[in-house]
Amino acid sequence: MSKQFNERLQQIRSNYASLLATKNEEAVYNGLVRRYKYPVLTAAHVPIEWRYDCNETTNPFLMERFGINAVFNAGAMFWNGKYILAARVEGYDRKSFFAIAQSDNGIDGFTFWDTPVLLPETEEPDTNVYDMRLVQHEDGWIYGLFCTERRQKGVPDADQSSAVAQCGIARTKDLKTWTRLPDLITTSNQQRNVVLHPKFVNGMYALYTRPQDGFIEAGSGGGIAIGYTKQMNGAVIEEETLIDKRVYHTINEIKNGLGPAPIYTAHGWLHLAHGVRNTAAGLRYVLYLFMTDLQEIGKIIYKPAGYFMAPEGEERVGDVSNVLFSNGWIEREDGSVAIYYASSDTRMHVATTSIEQLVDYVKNTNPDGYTSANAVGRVMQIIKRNA
Ligand code: M1P
Repeated sequence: MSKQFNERLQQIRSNYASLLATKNEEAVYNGLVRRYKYPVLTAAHVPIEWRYDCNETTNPFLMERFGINAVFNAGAMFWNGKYILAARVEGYDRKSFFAIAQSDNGIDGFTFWDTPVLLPETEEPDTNVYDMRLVQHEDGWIYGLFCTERRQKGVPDADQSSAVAQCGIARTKDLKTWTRLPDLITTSNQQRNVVLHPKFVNGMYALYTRPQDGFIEAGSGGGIAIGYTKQMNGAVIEEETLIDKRVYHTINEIKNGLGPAPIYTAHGWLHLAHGVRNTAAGLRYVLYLFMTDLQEIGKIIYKPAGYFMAPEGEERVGDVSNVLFSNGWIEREDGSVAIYYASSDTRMHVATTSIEQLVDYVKNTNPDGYTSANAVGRVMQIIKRNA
């Protein structure tokens, strides 16, 4: 090995080792969530061996043979004593795939397993897969529900961007060997952000869906819906019922979508979702919370106005700027919660809070009043209480 090649390799390895050894630090706390100083996963966390051919004969300049553009939108679960993230890893080629990273404390030290997830395909290959929700279902399987995107059939050659998104389904017992099941069938043209409820509901699997007319535009797709299927192997939802619709002049007037699977609390099921509105600078994605009834899991009982978390500081900038997106959170035994969220389709962060705080927030924050006058009314209530 030449001196030059060896020095460059050692430098790459040493930078990588210090990145993985970086301890995270608590940063901004607003009484509800605590943000952390460093992202927990970035493109630079992807193993050197996935990106570089480290053989001087075949890669004399030690350049990346497979560039990683971003690591974001990770599903999450606590499994075998580790915090697990099923990250969306996107190459320079714009294709995403899934890769598992684990950490001992959920705050730092996330390290990718040796290889990406080897996800089997259906008879109709996926062009792109992304945004996996990991759910340990009471049937004993760990499910990964994700978006599978394929080129729209029948469009002219001149149209190279029309796509169809649907919900892909895979399941596993060990997060290593995955069985691919047929894609979810619904009546919607487009389906993203589909989330499996962790419990059987009247003997059926319950799924939160997000029907849309177009790949980007919701069209007549009104928001987050719920539907039921008898089985996951050949899952069919015949009827989707809207539970959280898009509303004019709110954070989700353009579209919304559920994030991770809901968390059980004694007060109801806690849900984390994203809402999208349009601005002169493009779409703005923020996170919001709501709670559904314990028995009627599709009935919203609390929904605070506005957002729970919005992009701040460097989170605002990335491949798709002004976006927060979350499809993973982990409840710890002590009642604390680690929320894994991506900023601007570029990197993964963690924020921590507790079930107690989240429940307080959803129950005691006013719902949207839909007008400026009602907003002033809410401020006046607080002022009077403080008087
Ligand atoms: O670019 C922002 C997000 O856009 C899509 O989310 P939604 O389907 O709600 O519009 C997804 O492509 C998501 O991955 C991405 O983060």
